[in-house]
Amino acid sequence: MTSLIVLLCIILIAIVMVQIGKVYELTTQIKGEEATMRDNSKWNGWLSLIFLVVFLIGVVWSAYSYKNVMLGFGPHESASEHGKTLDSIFNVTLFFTGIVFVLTHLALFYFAYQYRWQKGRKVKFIPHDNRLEVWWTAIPAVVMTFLVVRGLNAWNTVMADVTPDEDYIEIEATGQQFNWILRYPGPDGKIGTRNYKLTSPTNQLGIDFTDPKSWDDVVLPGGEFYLPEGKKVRVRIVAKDVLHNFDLPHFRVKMDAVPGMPTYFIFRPTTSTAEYRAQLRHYPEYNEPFDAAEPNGPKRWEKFDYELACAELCGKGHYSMRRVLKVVSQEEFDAWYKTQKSFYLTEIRGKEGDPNLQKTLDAEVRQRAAEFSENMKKAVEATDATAKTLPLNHINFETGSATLTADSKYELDNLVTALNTYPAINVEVAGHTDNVGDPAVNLQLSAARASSVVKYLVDRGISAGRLTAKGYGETKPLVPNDSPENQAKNRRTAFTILN
Ligand SMILES: [Cu+2]
Repeated sequence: MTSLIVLLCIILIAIVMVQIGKVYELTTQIKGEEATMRDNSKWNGWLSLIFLVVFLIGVVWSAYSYKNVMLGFGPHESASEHGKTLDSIFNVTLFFTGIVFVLTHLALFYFAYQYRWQKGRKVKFIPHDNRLEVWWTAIPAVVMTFLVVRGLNAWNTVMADVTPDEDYIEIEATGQQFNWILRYPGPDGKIGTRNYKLTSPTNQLGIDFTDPKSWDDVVLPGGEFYLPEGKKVRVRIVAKDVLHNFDLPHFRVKMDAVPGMPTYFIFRPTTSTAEYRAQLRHYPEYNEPFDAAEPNGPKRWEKFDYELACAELCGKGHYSMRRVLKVVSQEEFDAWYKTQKSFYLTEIRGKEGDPNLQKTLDAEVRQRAAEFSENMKKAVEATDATAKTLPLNHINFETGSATLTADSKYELDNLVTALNTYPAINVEVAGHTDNVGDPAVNLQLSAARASSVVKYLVDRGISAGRLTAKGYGETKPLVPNDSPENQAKNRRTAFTILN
C-alpha cells in the first residue's frame, strides 16, 4: 500500500514538473527571451543570498545544538592525557578552516548575486595577477606550516614508546572476526610470547606456554575490562585475520590492527568512569531516561560507559566487537585484577598440549598461595564447624609410605604462613584413605602421614603444642568409595581449626 502511494506521488510530481516546464515555455514566448533571462537572473541572485544566510545559520545552529554530544566539547573533553593535545589541534585546525569556509561561501554566493546578468554589462577578465598569486600562496603556506609542525610534534609525543624503567601496564588486544581478545600480563607484569604456529582451538592466540612469562597471563575473550586511572597503558595491537582498528573514542586512541604487523598505542586515562558520569550529569542531554520505555528508570549519565570499538568495517559482525571499558582507581583495579585467573593454569595446565607437565610452576605456586590464604581467612572467620576444615590439596606421599614428595613443600609452606598469620589458632591434621586394603593398615598409614605433616610444620618453627596429628583411615570418606575417581577423592589430608 505504502509503495503504491509513493509511486503515485512520484508520477504526480513528474506531471507537475512537466506542466511547470510548459508554463515556462509559454511565458518566455509571451514576454520575450531577454525579459525572461533578466527575471531569472534576478531570482537566482536573490535565492543565492537567501540560501547563503539560511545555510550559514544552519551550520552555526547545528554545531551549537550538538555541542554536548560531540567529542572534544562540553562534557566530552578527552579522558586521556594526550587526547587534550589532539583535541586542541583539531580545534585550531577547525578555527582556520572555519574562517576559510565562511569567507569562501560569503564570496561565492555574494558574487552570484552581485554579478547576475544585466543588460549591457561587460565581463572583465583578469588573466594573471602576481600580487594575488603571492597572497593566496603565502597565507595558506604559513597557516599550513604552523598546523603541520604542531601536528608532527604531537604525533612524535603521542607515539613515543615507553622506556623500560617507566611505570606502565602493558596489555594486548587481538582483533579477530568478530571480537577483541584482550590479554593482561598477570602478576609478573609481562606478556608471554606468541607464535602463530601454535594456534589451536584451545590456544586461540597461539601463546607459547614454554615461555614462563605466559603462565600467569589473563585472557579476556569477552565482557568488561578494567584499566587503572592515572597509569600509563601500552596496548600491543594485533590482528588475526583482516584489518581491524582499536578505537577508544573517549580517550582519542585509535590505531589499526594489522595482520602480521603488531602496532601499539600508549595513553594515560585521566578520567575514571565515575568521574566521566559525574561530568555528564550537568548536561540536559544526559538527564533523559536511558530507556524510553522506563521514564523513571536510570538516566543516561548513570548508564554511561567507555567503549572499545573496532573502527574498521571488517565484516558482517563488525558491530559486535564493542567492549565496555571501566576506568577505576588503582585499588579497585587491583581488586578486580586479583579475581582474574591465569589462562594457562585454568585452561591448559595438566591437559593434553601442556608443554610443562613435569614441572611445578612459580605462577601456580603463587596462585595456590593466594587461594590458600583466602580460604584460610574464610575458615577462621566461619562460625559453623564444617567450614573450619580445609583440604591440603597439593601435598603428596610416596606410594604406600608416609614420606612427603618434594613438591608438597609449597602447600605445607602455605600452611606454615597461615599458622604464623593466626598465632592464636590450633589445628588438627587428619589423614584419610580409601577402602582399598586392610582397614588396620590404612588407619596406621593415615596416622603416619598426618604425623609427617605435623613434623614438617614443627621443623618450620610452629609450636608442637598447637598441632595434633590424627589418622582416620577409611572411616570418614568424603564420598562413597564406588569409583576410582571417588576413591581418589577419599585419599586425602586435611586440617581443622580447633578454636
Ligand atoms: Cu573489526
